[in-house]
Amino acid sequence: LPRIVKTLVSPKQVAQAINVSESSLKRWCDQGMLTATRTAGGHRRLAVNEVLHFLRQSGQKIVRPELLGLPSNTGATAVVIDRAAEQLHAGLVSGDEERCRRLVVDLFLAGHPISDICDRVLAPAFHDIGHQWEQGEVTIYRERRACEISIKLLLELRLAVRTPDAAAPRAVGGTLEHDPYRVPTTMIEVVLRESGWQATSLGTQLPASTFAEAIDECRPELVWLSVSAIESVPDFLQDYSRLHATAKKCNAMIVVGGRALATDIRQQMAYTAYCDTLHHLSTFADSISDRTGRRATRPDA
Ligand code: B12
Repeated sequence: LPRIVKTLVSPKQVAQAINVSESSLKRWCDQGMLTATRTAGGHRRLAVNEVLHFLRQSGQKIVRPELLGLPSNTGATAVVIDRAAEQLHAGLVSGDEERCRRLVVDLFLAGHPISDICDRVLAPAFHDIGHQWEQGEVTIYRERRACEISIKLLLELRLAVRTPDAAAPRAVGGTLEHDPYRVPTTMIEVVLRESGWQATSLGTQLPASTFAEAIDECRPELVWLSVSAIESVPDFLQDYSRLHATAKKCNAMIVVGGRALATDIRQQMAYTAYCDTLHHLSTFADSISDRTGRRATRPDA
């Protein structure tokens, strides 16, 4: 299990982790700044993802991160987002998972939206890895290992954001056949969950028929399609039109994006929105949940 699980911690553990008194912490719980549950014996317990949400909002410094299951040294040095891509790239290429984890967790706790961490840190690191692979400077196993590390980090962020409300709008998505790229669709799931959506990535290389089945059965408000590789443009367009028809029938919006969606291909497609970045996607998702009234509770709400 990833270390930032939704485990429960006591007010005392949180107080020690951020170096405040236990009574301040209990007061914040009573004021509703922190959501606590009670044990059968009446003691307060806090979910780690709720605590992290509070820390991101309040900017409280963490002095003993290990008490919350975070990497030791979390918050020890300020991470500058514009320099983080380079640092993450080094960690990914050398397979230093702990270094990568510390960087990403630090950016998250510093309040950077996950969409920015993906667009401005993870994606550029991968673009560099791709470039270096092309030049023969990075071996294939290093590239694959970097993908594995990133997926683990994204799943950890997924657990670190607040659990979406059962009434929140739903989204499903993934990639079509011949598109094995797992990182972008995993990112989208996490970014939408941070925006309060009940988002589920169906994974990669889905035959259009089963992607359509998922839309039909899950009845999402939003469908995403990430396109990083297209083997045959006519086959892709045919698969896509099937998805689009199902989404339309089910009254779902369809958002497309990804590096392989060249302008001439996009011009042959019908969609609700095309986004270049996950930042665009989260802005779009927020405007939808505002409009439908099926309010997704944004972390900063
Ligand atoms: C990892 C990787 C692979 C892995 C992927 C493993 C996995 N499980 O995911 C595997 C091994 C499959 C692979 C295979 C190949 N790869 Co490759 N791969 C990469 C690499 C290094 C990283 C891809 C990645 O995950 N990037 C991170 C994501 C997050 O970045 P992104 O795609 O730009 O996504 C961002 C936006 O586009 C946007 N976005 C993406 N999707 C969506 C969707 C929506 C709805 C929205 C809103 C936004 C959005 O948000 C993201 C965040 O900002 C890229 C380099 C690169 N430039 O990315 C090469 C790269 C894509 N691969 C390349 C090549 C050549 C190949 C192979 C042909 C190699 C080979 N000879 O076998 C095969 C082809 C496989 C296929 N069927 O197409 C080339 C493609 C060149 C070209 N002209 O198309 C690249 C660019 C490397 C290079 N510089 O040469 N690859």
